[in-house]
Amino acid sequence: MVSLFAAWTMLASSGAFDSALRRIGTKDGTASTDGSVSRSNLNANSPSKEYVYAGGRLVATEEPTLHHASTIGVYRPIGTIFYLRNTNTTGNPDISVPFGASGDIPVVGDWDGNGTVTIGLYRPAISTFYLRNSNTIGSPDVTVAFGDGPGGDLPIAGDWDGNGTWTIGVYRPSTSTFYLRNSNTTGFPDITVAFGAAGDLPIVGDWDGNGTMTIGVFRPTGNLFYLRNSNTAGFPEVTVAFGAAGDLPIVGDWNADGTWTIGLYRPGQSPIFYLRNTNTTGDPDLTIPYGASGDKAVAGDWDGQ
Ligand SMILES: [Ca+2]
Ligand SMILES: [Ca+2]
Ligand SMILES: [Ca+2]
Ligand SMILES: [Ca+2]
Repeated sequence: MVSLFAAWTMLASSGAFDSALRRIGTKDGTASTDGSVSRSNLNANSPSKEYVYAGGRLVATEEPTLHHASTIGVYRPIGTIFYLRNTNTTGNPDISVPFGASGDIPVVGDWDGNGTVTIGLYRPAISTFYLRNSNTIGSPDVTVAFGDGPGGDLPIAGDWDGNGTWTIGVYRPSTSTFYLRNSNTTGFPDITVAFGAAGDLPIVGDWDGNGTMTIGVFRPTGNLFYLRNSNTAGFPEVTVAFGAAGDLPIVGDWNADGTWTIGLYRPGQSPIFYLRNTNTTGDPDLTIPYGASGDKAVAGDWDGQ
């Protein structure tokens, strides 16, 4: 990084704008030869550092914004198998991984902060999370007791503190309260937030794209999503109606722009994902038949690409 900058400075001072741009341009080669490069014509998913110019002068360097699309998957309780897909399209699973035992609830996340979302389970009977750092068969990499499974707590996971690592949490329907922890270790919650009402289902995501994942709920009555941009008590910043009775919520960054948006999983004999790229009312941007009767929907960047 320093050497690239030094190389640029040296070349720039010798007037070699074009060769410098070719050397440090993105892999897409979108740098124009007149010395002007704007952020908008750089690929947001390029691993290259971004260089911002004005009038042929380097005015800023920005760390690349690496966002990867969340893609669909299901957990099949019969056989306890995750079936994950690397694109938001209909097709056979790209990844099939047996994990867990009967009665487990799926919960996925980037437990090690490497950019790839991997499988996990919550075993309510003993209030224990079992997390794995790869989407492969094997023993859990992390086992942690948290919450009150027998009391009905539902597992969630997210990057509450924005440090890149996803950690555990539970939503307690009986009191409509989130309990979030900033490490995947046993201990008291770091954050306790009351949000929602009886019957609501928890959802969590980065609704405003600032790098921190925050709370939300889905209210089956009226098919309403209530989203909040901080893990604090208060009114939802966003309220969106989407879907039809019987739909279940699924959220993710479907278009890889860094902002998480709503989605639905319509169960049945031939389940269908309905995904939307904005947190607004409207028709689905993506409609994807996937899964089988009894499956539970999950979403994540399974392959880190
Ligand atoms: Ca990971
Ligand atoms: Ca974190
Ligand atoms: Ca956020
Ligand atoms: Ca998005």
